[in-house]
Amino acid sequence: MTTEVRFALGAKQDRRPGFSRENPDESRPPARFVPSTRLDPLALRADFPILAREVHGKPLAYLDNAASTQKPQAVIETLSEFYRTHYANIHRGVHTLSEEATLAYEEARDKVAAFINAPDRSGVIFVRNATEAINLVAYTWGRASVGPGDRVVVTEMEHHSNLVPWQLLTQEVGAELTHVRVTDEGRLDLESLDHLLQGPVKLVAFTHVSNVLGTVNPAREIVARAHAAGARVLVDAAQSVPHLPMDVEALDCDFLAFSGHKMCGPTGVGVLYGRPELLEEMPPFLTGGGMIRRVTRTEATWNDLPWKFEAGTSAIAEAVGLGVAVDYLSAVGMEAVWAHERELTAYALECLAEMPEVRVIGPPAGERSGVVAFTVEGIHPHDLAQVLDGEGVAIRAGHHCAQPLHARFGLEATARASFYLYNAREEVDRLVEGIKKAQDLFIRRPGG
Ligand code: 7TS
Repeated sequence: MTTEVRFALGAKQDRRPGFSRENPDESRPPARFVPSTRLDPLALRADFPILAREVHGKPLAYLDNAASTQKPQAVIETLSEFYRTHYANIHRGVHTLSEEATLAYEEARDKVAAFINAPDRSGVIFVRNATEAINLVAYTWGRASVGPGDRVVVTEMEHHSNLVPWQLLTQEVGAELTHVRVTDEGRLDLESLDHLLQGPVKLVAFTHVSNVLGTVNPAREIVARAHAAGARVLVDAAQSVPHLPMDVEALDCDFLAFSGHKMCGPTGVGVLYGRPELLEEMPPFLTGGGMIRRVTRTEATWNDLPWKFEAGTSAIAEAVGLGVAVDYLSAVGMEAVWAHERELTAYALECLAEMPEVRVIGPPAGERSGVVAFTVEGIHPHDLAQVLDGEGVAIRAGHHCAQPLHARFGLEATARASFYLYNAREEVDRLVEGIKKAQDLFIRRPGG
């Protein structure tokens, strides 16, 4: 049975991405596939059915990957195949389907653990998304460990999901919430971190990569400084795990949160990685079925990790789909994904720098991920996004769930293009052309 499930769910994922459909002999990659650190986005696009569609009669240029990414055929097929042939509830039945589903779900956990180099699979907890992972820590570890007069340190560049849970916690227990400053260039001011660490700091919670500025924060350095000050560290990796090689052991953080849907996986499944010894000590988050060991009329004891934190029926098929997404990204190679995004971002920044009305926020290329947020003088970001949509170019406009960060830069909203492995330079050109079109529409140019 085991072999059968592995075969069925592994059939698609074992294909090397980027060339599978054009290559009848799957044992030999075609010439255009370039392994190692380079990838061919045009070849990879063939794996993502949605990228073949048109929007308003134009080919889709999907540049909203920081919000969510598209799904490769292997993930889509896995969901369908799992429901068609292996689906049942997990961890409870002795019947064949339940055993198959349990095996597939737990294999997905192993894949995720390997992907982030987690030293122990028991620290990999499936949750709904990064937001839930952070709330889990705030409600369990936070309520048990942070008290009156203690300090929680976040940064000015947090997504609301890594800010509001800490606002509620500190308000509730009478602790202090402080923010590491962001410089005009969009970097964290590490001097202000050191200053904030000189106090009763219980936790430093920060984003590895900003979803607005694209800044890649020096995470190892921050973790080391926070630990030296006696604090625990939570890394919001929603914008890093999908884009760069992650080694949670080397990073040495206490908690790490990310979402499956931002890394080619399905919605409804995300991950909290935690140090098992901390997770052991923490009270449970949600309670009920699956997370207990023994229940009497009045009391209960908890299941082993990681199931202690997986109450109720999990997003089973989605977790299996996330495992396949991880296989897909691993086959492409995270070094290659990262290098490609940085190259594309450098090109986008170069093009936008030639447009005097465009103001990009965030650090220079080389210090950032594939996220580019900007304003265009005289055009509201929503108007710009609408014109671009008419051209088939999908970007996001607004505050991107980072209002304090926008306020820091004196802005209400920005337009944001964000890239992934399947984006190509031509799509950056179409973004630039779309901005010019919006300028022609909204700004009467001399002689225009
Ligand atoms: N943390 C960061 C840094 C994020 O960018 C996001 C989502 C989250 C947490 C929350 O992720 P979720 O899956 O739980 O919703 N960021 C965005 C964005 O930039 N646009 O839409 C969602």
